[in-house]
Amino acid sequence: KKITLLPVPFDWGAGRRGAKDGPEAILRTGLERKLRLLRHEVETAPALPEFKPLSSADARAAPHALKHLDAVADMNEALALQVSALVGQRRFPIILGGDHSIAIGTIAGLSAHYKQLGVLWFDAHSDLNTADTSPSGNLHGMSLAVSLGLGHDRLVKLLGRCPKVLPEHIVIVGARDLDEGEKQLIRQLGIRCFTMQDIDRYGIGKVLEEAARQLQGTDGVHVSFDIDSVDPNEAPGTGTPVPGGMSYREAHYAMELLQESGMVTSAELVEVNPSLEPGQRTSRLASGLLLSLLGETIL
Ligand code: DIR
Ligand code: MN
Ligand code: MN
Ligand code: MN
Repeated sequence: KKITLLPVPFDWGAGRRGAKDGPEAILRTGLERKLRLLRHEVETAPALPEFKPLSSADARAAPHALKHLDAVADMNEALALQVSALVGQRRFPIILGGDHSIAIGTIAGLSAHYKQLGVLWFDAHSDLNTADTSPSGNLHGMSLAVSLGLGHDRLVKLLGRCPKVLPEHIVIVGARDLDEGEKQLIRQLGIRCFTMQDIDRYGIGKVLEEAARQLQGTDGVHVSFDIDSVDPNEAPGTGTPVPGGMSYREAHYAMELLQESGMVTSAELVEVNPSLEPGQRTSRLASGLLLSLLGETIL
């Protein structure tokens, strides 16, 4: 594949700072070189410029509003244009975050080319909050809702088309921490959500099989991988760790199965926060998962 790694050093969508250093940490693991060993043509694009809020006072004053909306909207507009351009050049984009609010721009950019885009959302959370249901006001907890057309005008209308993705073309995997409003939305829209209990019950292989079946009829599949879908024992360097996540092998096997399926057309790896761990365990895991997704095998 012709792969472009696109670093997005942004963390104003999250409740705590630090995920903006994720891209650098992931790249430091030698991801580009290792992808080349898998016979891909690889380039690393210049990082998206840093978008910062003019002041953080508004966020403190209004805890239930959309925190740092301007910075999140400006960043995602720039990101959407870049992602759209990459797909236009027939490149396979791998977006390195950054907090999960960057999925808004990634998916907006992809949806300019894929009219029936499928989204595989690996996450402990579902990121289906809106201004009305969010307990935090953090936009990284709302990015999937925005992609469904639910949210602030500045976000849902990026690049024009709204919604970017249909409920039946979304599959969530690894969920174990859902807010009340998110649960309601999942039921109301009939979104396919494989919780950790489903992974326990059926195994990750069966879950991925079902996910692939759900995404039949899409014209592209985007993998949006929040590293907090993996258990905190394996991925401690992330802002909102939740116990009881996917094991190291479950996460890798999911990526290996997706590689075999040949259905994936773009990927994104988010919420690696190097400031929250002394070593490189989490960024190495992130890098390794992308390598499995792009064809690295054990033997
Ligand atoms: C929570 C946390 N549901 C929120 N979301 C996170 O603030 O909306 N998403 N951490 O990755
Ligand atoms: Mn997330
Ligand atoms: Mn999460
Ligand atoms: Mn369909």
